[in-house]
Amino acid sequence: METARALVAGDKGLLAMDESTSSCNKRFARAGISQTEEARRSYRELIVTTPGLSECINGAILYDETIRQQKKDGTPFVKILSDAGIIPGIKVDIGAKALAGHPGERLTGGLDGLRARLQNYSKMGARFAKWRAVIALSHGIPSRGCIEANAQALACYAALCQEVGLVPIVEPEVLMDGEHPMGRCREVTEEVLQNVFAQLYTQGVMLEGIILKPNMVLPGLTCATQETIDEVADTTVSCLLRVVPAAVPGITFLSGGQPGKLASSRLNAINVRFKARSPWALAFSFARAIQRPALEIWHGEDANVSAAQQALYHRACCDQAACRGEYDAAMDEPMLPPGLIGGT
Ligand code: 5MM
Repeated sequence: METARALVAGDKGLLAMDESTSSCNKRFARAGISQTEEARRSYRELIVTTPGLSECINGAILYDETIRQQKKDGTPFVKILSDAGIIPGIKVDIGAKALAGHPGERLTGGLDGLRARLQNYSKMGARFAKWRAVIALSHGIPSRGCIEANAQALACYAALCQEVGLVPIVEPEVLMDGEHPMGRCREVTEEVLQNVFAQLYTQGVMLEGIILKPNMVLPGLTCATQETIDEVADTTVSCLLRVVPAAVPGITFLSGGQPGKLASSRLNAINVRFKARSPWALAFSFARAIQRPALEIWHGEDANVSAAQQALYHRACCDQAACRGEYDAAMDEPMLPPGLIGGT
């Protein structure tokens, strides 16, 4: 309970840096960066050594490869994070695989041997874990079979985490790909969360010791109608209020591929409109929405590390401001040299 509260304290959020090797390589390939273990290590070193990161970030979610890595001088990443006041966490699912008998749907795996892996990660310094279920939305899906199987797996994972004293981050992600309207995302998100909390209850998970990491309720990416930021905020929180018990200390949204500024604006609207009456902290656990500019600036070059770290720190600061309801798009406007302000 103490760790769960610490993860969302002080209007700060979580940094998801738990890309599996294949996801990380895909992002590197797109950015023209070599896909080697050393490149992945260097990039993660850049992230964990970013000056000031702990001003905005309470916890960082690592991947199996990353939790075992060190800075060039031999200092383990876990120690760097802990010394900076950032709680180390670990992704423990092994990814979403095709669900038998359900074309187009996936079930997240990783329960076999999980107790031993969790004990090991705990010894390595992790204090929380993460498991992501992926729910696609399209004609005729998600099915009940997919929702229930993923909810049960999330609950079994969460119970195992609490058994060894790790806080489970429970992440049921309804994907934003598709042309569905926002109302459909709302219906599905509500149904998924209802099932997840029913299963958490059935498995005896202590709700005071979890963090929920859901999607925001959004219109499909290719839907012709794209609601305003305030409409997204209202729909998201009214959906959550119906299904997330007040005992849960914090909700840390995933970004799901939203551009960083838009994710900050929507999180900000959520807090402007609901912070004062929300039973839970409303924070973030973004990967792409925090990391994207930094990765592009870094480009695999040592000479760009400092500029990339500034970009990472900037996005984290914007998201912390959003947790306070104090983010302003002006924070994201490029700085003009003094002589040009007000000029051409
Ligand atoms: C970093 O991405 C995580 C998934 O990685 P793999 O697909 O490689 O296993 C993902 O769970 C992430 O933590 C969350 O989805 C949040 O990331 P976004 O980019 O959606 O904010």
